[in-house]
Amino acid sequence: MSNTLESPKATTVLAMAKLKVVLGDITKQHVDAIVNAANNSMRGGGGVDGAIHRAGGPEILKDCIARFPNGLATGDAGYTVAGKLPCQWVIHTVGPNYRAGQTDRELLESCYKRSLNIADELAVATIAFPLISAGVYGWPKEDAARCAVDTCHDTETNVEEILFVAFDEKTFALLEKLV
Ligand code: AR6
Repeated sequence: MSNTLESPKATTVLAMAKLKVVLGDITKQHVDAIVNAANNSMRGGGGVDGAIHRAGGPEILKDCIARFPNGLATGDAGYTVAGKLPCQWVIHTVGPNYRAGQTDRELLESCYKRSLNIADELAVATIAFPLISAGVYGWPKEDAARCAVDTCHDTETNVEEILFVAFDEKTFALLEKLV
């Protein structure tokens, strides 16, 4: 018998998260998960990737090797433990390398969507993103910021709060304008 007062989708209903901008270091954020701008090898690197592995310690790399023996495709995301970081999980995503000619914006959008999918699998309520591809990979900053904000705004998720972490004042002002 159907009960019209009870929504059969009650436990799977996805909504829109609240978006916020903060200035600082993503490794210091007290959220459930932080997102790493990784590369296909998933074995660490420079930029935010280096900062996360340094601050979290060797447990993160150990888990990367165990979970991603063959690395990760561009635009995809996956998670590991967070070692000594104050968060519970690190969600790693591989942004397109604009500098190397990977200019397909759908790949960058996919990084945010896939990261939020993984966050939902982990029942994460709060998450912090860096500006994926906007550093070493050279994606133009203004468009990288717009892509981050628009994609997170448009993606249905059970995540309640999304922080965009700006590493400098200029990026902070740019993100504030968009959020
Ligand atoms: N907290 C927040 N944001 C940061 C931090 C930090 N601690 N450090 C850097 N950023 P990037 P990508 C900002 O270069 O462009 C690595 O070697 C930075 O200012 O970290 O996706 C990987 O292994 C910029 O706005 O990532 C890959 O090989 C943003 O984070 C490659 O770089 C992203 O810069 C990935 O390049």
